[in-house]
Amino acid sequence: MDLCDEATSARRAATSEIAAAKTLDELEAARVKYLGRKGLLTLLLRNLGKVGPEERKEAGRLLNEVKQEILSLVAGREDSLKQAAYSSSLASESLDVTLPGRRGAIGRVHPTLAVMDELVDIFVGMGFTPVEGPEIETEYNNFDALNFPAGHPSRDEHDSFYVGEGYVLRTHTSPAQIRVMQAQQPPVRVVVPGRCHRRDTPDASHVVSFHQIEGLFVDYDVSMADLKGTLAAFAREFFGPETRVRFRPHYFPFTEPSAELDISCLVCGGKGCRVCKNSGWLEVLGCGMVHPNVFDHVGYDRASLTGFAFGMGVDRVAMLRYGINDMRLLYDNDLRFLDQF
Ligand code: 2NL
Repeated sequence: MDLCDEATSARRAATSEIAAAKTLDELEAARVKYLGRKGLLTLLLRNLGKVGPEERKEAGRLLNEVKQEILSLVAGREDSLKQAAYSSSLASESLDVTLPGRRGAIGRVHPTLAVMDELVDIFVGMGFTPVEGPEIETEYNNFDALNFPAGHPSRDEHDSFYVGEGYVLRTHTSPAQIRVMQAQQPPVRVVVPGRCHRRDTPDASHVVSFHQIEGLFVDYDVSMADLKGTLAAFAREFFGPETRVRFRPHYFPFTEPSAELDISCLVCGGKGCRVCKNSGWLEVLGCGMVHPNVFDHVGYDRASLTGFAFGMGVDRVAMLRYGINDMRLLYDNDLRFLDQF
């Protein structure tokens, strides 16, 4: 075969191999096969020196033409392979900028504190001022000023958290009201929401850190009738206008007389059911007329002043409000539970 035939056949073979290359690597292999240092066309060009002048002229022209053609086919194929790769990356990495953005997870008010806010609002509506106090209290404010006798069982280390000599994690929010009375003269009309701590073994109705809201009203003519009217109005506003109330005699060291307030059962309306243990009533709070010994401790005149006070377990009330049967669920911090409220 003469050089011209070989050039023509190389042109045909190269053309179809370049067109068939599916990747840049395959294309490069084809280029080397024809145009590399030991490539077919390179060898043919080298053979030009071995042929006669007639054939050399003709074959030289043809070989160079084929060489240029292969170069331009390779360049063209490289362009289209790159273009195809770019198009397919555009398709697979496409970004729809019209999609709505992803919202970050936003926190929310815990059910206990949502109830706390509601309770505070109701008493603010009746003229009470919200006040807060420290969770670490003096033993004096937490117990002595509230007429707890020296040997009272709740003062025991087994029932309260003592944090150094004379200090305790408050077991109720009453000591904040002691601070208010020490700091200002009557009339006093405050509500105190806050966290309290008792050394209880957790169960369905007890957690170690719980929440209370207490109220205190002291003036020159506050009566038990004021207490009953205020708390009955509160119960109807918070639990609904159909709610009936009853005051049951009770004992607290810091009030005399003392009572517990029950409301007609929210579930059965008073007929008796599982939730009210067939009694028809639910216990909601403790209350009473401020004990004169408490007035002595804060320097108020026991002869001319009277006052009423009450205290409510907010966790308990939140359980009633939302139909929760185990207090510990509120503080397990399981979002599958908390997201329901
Ligand atoms: C309950 C009972 C009560 C009070 C809290 C109080 C505060 C002062 C003086 C007198 Cl400074 N009393 N607070 C009174 C009666 C009951 O709480 O069972 N709470 C969950």
